[in-house]
Amino acid sequence: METDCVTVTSYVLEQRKKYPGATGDLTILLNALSTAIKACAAAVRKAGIAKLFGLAGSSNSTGDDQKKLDVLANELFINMLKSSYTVKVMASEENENLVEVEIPKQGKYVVCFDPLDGSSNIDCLVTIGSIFAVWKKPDHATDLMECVLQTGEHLRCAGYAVYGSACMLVLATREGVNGFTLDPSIGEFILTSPNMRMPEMGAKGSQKIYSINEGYAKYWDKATTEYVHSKKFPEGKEKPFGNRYVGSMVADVHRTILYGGVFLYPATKDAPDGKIRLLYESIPMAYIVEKAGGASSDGQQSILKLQPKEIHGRSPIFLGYKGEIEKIEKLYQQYPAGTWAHD
Ligand code: AHM
Ligand code: MG
Repeated sequence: METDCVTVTSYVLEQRKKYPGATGDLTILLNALSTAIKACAAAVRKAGIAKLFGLAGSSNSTGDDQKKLDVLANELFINMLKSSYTVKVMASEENENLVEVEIPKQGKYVVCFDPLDGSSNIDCLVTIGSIFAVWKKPDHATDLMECVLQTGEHLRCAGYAVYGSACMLVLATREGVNGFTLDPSIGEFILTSPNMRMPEMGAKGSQKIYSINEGYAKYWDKATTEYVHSKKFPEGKEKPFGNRYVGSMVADVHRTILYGGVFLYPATKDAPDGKIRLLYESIPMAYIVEKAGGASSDGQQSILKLQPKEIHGRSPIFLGYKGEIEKIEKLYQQYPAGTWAHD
């Protein structure tokens, strides 16, 4: 057994030393998040046995049916964060309104999260995940909404947990991106992927993969249609890209970071802002990809520059190899957003 390993807690404590004035609150907050994630991982593993599959009989902020696991994961995130005494206000995919922490327990951080992403994959045992983003309450903020509606440029850290064949916590901070695998025998996240970087396209071990729900091609805009066509039918002797699509953003983006490629959830004719929620899905995932050396865009600019206007607002999203994201942005200059490919 390894006796000298770095856990997520010891990693965060180590980072804190670089900031002598730090209060340690972010360390406590991340500890609370890692506890919530461990509890989610345990619930995901025993969901079939504990009768946690299926619908909870309710719907969430955007009208989606809630699964029992969605509800449980949401309660775990909210309760663990409340009892950390480090958070002022939270926004969750599962709550229509902001969740303010009781005044005596309030701290200075703002946390936005999707407690269980990829809900449609829960019951068939396909990889799902949790996503979180952490901001500090702005000094001048006078109301809760102002605390929450911040751009990705002001993020303190962001991360996701993948509940796959193993459970991994990927944490992005100013320092970079690190991956911690849950060792179920001791209940700790152990640093297994230090300094995660997306491979450069064409570098040894990198893959050419595009990841999009092809079934919606009829509703795509012209820029997305042209881009995907160019991946399938490249010019000259170049080989086409392969296609992978799990349908859980965490799994698709995790693969994109590890193997390389591009993840796309564009605008569609029936959903002109796309499907992915800006505050607690697009922004944290874009931050992680950019910190790992990749790029993000909504077709025009980095996702991190977008100003969220409401808690559950959406945006089209493109993530992955820098050069590919540049190609997508060029196509949007040629075919502006809202130029649909089919009538
Ligand atoms: P959810 O938050 O309800 O789980 O939905 C978000 C998920 C993402 O994980 C994934 O990328 C996308 O929905 C898949 O959507 P689609 O089935 O339209 O391809
Ligand atoms: Mg989601």
